[in-house]
Amino acid sequence: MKQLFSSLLFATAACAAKLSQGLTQTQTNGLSTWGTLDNPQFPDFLPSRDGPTEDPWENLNNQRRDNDPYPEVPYTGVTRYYDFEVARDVLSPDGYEKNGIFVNGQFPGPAIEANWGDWVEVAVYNNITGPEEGTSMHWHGISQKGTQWADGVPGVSQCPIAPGSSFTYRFRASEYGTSWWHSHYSAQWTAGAFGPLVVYGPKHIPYDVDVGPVMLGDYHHRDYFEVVEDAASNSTDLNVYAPWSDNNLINGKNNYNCSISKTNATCVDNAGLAQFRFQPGKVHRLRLMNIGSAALLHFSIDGHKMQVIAQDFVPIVPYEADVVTLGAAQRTDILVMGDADPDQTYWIRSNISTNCSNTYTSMAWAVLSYEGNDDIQEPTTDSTDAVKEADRKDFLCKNDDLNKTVPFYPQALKEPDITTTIQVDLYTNETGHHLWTMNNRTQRTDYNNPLLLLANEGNFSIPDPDWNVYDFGTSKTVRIVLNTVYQSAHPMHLHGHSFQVLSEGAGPWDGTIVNPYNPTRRDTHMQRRYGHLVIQFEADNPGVWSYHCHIAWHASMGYNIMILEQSREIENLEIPVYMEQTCKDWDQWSKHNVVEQIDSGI
Ligand SMILES: *[C@@H]1O[C@H](CO)[C@@H](O)[C@H](O)[C@H]1NC(C)=O
Ligand SMILES: *[C@@H]1O[C@H](CO)[C@@H](O)[C@H](O)[C@H]1NC(C)=O
Ligand SMILES: *[C@@H]1O[C@H](CO)[C@@H](O)[C@H](O)[C@H]1NC(C)=O
Ligand SMILES: *[C@@H]1O[C@H](CO)[C@@H](O)[C@H](O)[C@H]1NC(C)=O
Ligand SMILES: *[C@@H]1O[C@H](CO)[C@@H](O)[C@H](O)[C@H]1NC(C)=O
Ligand SMILES: *[C@@H]1O[C@H](CO)[C@@H](O)[C@H](O)[C@H]1NC(C)=O
Ligand SMILES: *[C@@H]1O[C@H](CO)[C@@H](O)[C@H](O)[C@H]1NC(C)=O
Ligand SMILES: *[C@@H]1O[C@H](CO)[C@@H](O)[C@H](O)[C@H]1NC(C)=O
Ligand SMILES: *[C@@H]1O[C@H](CO)[C@@H](O)[C@H](O)[C@H]1NC(C)=O
Ligand SMILES: *[C@@H]1O[C@H](CO)[C@@H](O)[C@H](O)[C@H]1NC(C)=O
Ligand SMILES: [Cu+2]
Repeated sequence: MKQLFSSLLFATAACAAKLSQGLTQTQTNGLSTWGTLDNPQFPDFLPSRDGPTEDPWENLNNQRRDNDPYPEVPYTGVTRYYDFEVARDVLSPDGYEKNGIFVNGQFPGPAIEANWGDWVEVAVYNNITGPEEGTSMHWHGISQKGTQWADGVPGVSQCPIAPGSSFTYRFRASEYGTSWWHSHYSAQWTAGAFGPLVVYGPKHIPYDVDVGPVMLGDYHHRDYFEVVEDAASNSTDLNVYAPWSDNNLINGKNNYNCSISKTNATCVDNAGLAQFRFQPGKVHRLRLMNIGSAALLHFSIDGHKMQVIAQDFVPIVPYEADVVTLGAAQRTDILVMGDADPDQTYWIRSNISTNCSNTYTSMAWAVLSYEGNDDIQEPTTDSTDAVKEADRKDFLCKNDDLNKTVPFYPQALKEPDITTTIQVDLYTNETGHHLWTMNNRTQRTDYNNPLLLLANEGNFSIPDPDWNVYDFGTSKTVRIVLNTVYQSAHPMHLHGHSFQVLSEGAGPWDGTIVNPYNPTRRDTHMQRRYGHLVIQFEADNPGVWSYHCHIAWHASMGYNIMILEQSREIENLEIPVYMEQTCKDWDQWSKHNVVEQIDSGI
């Protein structure tokens, strides 16, 4: 147990040791196989309705190359069904025993897989007891065109799913690539209710092996509700309202130094690390995703070069990278050639940028070995200078330069019909509570009155300015300029769309646009500290879409706006009657139980 830690500290010291694993997989990750070599391989595509053999996109690829880069979402006639049971449980992912909220007893939760164009149907059962609370699930990055009510944001697109009730989400896999799903009820996902969402689609760059999701992110030992209480408190201590995470995990695993904990919880130092396997001479795809609650992090693999091929759901022109930077909720797909010595093992590193977020443990480690090596030793590899340099000098908390990330299928920038500038700040109110303001407003949703359903009934009388609604009328092309003079950086996520990123940088926006003929697109992008972020999107998806910071505690403290998109067309949406039933169930439950909404609600 001590041996593992000392060799982690002196990773370059040449004293190879057997990998140690102090807890069983069931103790650490429940019913999940994430992080083990038993986890199934990921295919190129799922069996179609007519059989498993054909590449569904073979012809499309040719068509794309010739003329039409954005064809219609293909019809497959297939629905992929999933059941999610959300419940409390006790697990020790990093050796420290904690209460969490998990899906199907798995941490991280199960992967949702579909082919591009399939429908996905997920029946979510709220089995949270002791105490009971609401839930709701969001399918990050899915545009939900035609199913705007399935976006899963409480108080925006639906009422929370009441304890003891269920809700079935049905949506089209209209985007393809790498994403994740997570609870959108308060900061509940940070308690464990999340997992990957993989949509198989055409490959714009060939590769051999899909290694699958690599979930990265900061991790808290305390109940998520306690952490939200701190963030929403009127403490004058920045270390309280900007909570410190305890660890950093890779596919739900990392070791933890129990002696730094000040509690008496059951804890072992060497719970065990996640493992990954390469095939010699093959090209591997890794689906990196930051599923953490706050931290920006740097990912690298000792002894291997990475090629970035997609960010969020957007294929990009490949570029080489020693380090990949991911803000909360961002995804990056990389290709890695298996060209290192197959008898050795290698550290996979995910390092939280300690200048951008507070953590007691910044490094997460995982072990890479090659097929054929059946005596897996602990790696003794070191990172390159480029990796060390990235860790050392990252104080802007930004993504890669925009001119590096060029969409593979170009889309030129249009003239906007409307431009809105929003000033973001941290404000301390009269009782000392810390609130994020957007043009002086702090967002708070009303669980019992989701705006989408009100708008559908033609009710546009927003009763509470705290809903923070932006109605861009019938504008087709919308530009939003965010400026902040505060020290925090923010991973900004827009629901219902990918957006173009026109500019991000220091200070307020000066009108400069990077790559106007084909700006970066994605659904989540960093607004650096003391900086600006300018995005633009096509308002072609009538509905109510949240644009918010994906730092759980910032969203809790109100960094969110609700975009009412093409409001008059929302009235024409045929919203299923079960949406109303979900609200009736929630109204009934919330009448007889105290809903402790101590934050914005999302
Ligand atoms: C664990 O933390 C304790 C307390 O901070 C420290 O003294 C010890 O060196 C750490 N152990 C390792 C292996 O890092
Ligand atoms: C979970 O909740 C559903 C009702 O939504 C119920 O049918 C099911 O039995 C519950 N499962 C457990 C394990 O309690
Ligand atoms: C840990 O246990 C000791 C002895 O039982 C007790 O004095 C102390 O208050 C406990 N600490 C915490 C944080 O619970
Ligand atoms: C991780 O990054 C921090 C800076 O955020 C740096 O100080 C530290 O040395 C890095 N850790 C390792 C093991 O490289
Ligand atoms: C943290 O940021 C400061 C500037 O704000 C910089 O001088 C320092 O090098 C940064 N450290 C790290 C580890 O990023
Ligand atoms: C890309 O942008 C960065 C930062 O603005 C700049 O330093 C760099 O020179 C640019 N590179 C190219 C090729 O334009
Ligand atoms: C300050 O904000 C908190 C959190 O929103 C709220 O509960 C409190 O009432 C506010 N204080 C005042 C004086 O408005
Ligand atoms: C903190 O907020 C509580 C109410 O939530 C209030 O009673 C208390 O006076 C506040 N403390 C300060 C220092 O403002
Ligand atoms: C925010 O409020 C302050 C003080 O009331 C005011 O000076 C400022 O103009 C307001 N800003 C915006 C963008 O409304
Ligand atoms: C619109 O909805 C709000 C919130 O439920 C409600 O208070 C108000 O009465 C409604 N207005 C109309 C005209 O139905
Ligand atoms: Cu933020």
